[in-house]
Amino acid sequence: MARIFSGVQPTGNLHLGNYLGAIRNWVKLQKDYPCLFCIVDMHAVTVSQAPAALRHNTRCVAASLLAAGVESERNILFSQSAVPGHAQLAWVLNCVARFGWLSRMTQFKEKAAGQDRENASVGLYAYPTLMAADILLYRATHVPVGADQKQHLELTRDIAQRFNNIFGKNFFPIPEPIIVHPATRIMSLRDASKKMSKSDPSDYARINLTDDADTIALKVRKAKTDPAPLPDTLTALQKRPEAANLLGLYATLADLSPEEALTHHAGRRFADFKKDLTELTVSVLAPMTAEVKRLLAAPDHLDSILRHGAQRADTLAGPILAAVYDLIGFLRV
Ligand code: AQP
Repeated sequence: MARIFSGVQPTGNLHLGNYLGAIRNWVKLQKDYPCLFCIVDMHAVTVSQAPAALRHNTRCVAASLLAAGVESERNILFSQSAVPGHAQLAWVLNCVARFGWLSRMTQFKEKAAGQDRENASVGLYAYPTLMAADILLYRATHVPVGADQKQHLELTRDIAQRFNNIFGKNFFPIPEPIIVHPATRIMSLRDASKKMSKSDPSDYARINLTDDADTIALKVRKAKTDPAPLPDTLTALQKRPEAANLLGLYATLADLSPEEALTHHAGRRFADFKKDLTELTVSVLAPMTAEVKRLLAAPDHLDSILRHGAQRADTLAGPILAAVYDLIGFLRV
C-alpha cells in the first residue's frame, strides 16, 4: 500500500519557500495518498534551539500546516518526539548504516563547515539515520524531497536494502522520491545565492506565513534587485539571480511558467513589478495568516490535534517496530 511521509523542522516560522517548495504540494498529495505529516523536532535539536522557542515554533508550524490546507483527520499530523519509535528505530538503523556512508553526506559537510567541525553535534552527523527511521517506521513508500534531501533519501534506500538483506527479504519497502521541481526553490530576498531559510538571521531574507500585508510590502520593497528593468528572455534573466528569484516567486504564486510570467512583465521597472508581486503574495497569504492567528490563539486545541496524531502514528509504528525487534533478536519479555 502506498504511504507518504513528509517532515518539516520547527526551527522557526514557516516561510514562502517552505510553502511553495513543499507544503502546497503536500496538500495536493493528501488527496491521493494516505500521508503522515511530521513536525521533526528531534531533527531541529541537532543544532541548538532555545526550549521555549522550540515549543512555540512547533505550535506555529502545526498551525501553518493546518492553515495551508493539511487535513488532520484524513491524514496524520504529529510531532516526532511524541512517538518514541523514531528514536528506537534510529538506534537500530545507526547500527545498520555504515560509517563511510554517513561520512559522504554533503549536508553534514556543509552545515558543519559553517562552525567548528569538532564542535558539531553527533546528532547532526547522525541526522540521516533518524530521517531513515522516520520513513521506515511507517513503511512509507514515497517521500516528497527537494534537491537538498535527495542524498539522504538515497541513504535511506541503502539502509532499507541492507536491513532487508541481513534480516528479512522485502521487510522494508524501498522508498521512492517524489521530486519537487527545482524551479520551486525560492531564494533569500537578501542574497539570491542562498535559499530562503527559517534560520537566516535576517527576517528580511524571507516572507513568513505569519507576516501581515504591511510587513510583506516592506520586505518585497527591500528585496535586493539590480537597477535594470526586467529583461525579455529567460537567458538574460538567468544572468541576474535576484531578478530571476523575484520573477520565479511571482510565477510560482500565480501558477504560471517563468516564460509566461516574463511575457507579462518584460521591460517593467522593479518599483512597479514589486507592487504587483506584493499584491499577489498578500492575496495568497492573507487567508492563511488569519487562520494561523486563529489557531495559535487556542493552543489547547492545537495540542489536542497533535496528541491525537501522535496516538495514530504510534499505533501504526508499534507493530513495525516490534517486528524489527524480533528480526534483530531483541528478547521481548
Ligand atoms: N527556500 C526554499 N524553497 C523551496 N523549498 C524549500 N524548503 C525549505 N526551504 C525552501 C522545503 O521545505 C520543506 C521543509 O523544510 P525543512 O523545514 O525540513 O528544512 P529545510 O529545508 O532546512 O528548511 P529551512 O527553512 O531552510 O530550515 P532551516 O533554516 O532550519 O535549515 C523541505 O521539503 C524543503 O525542501
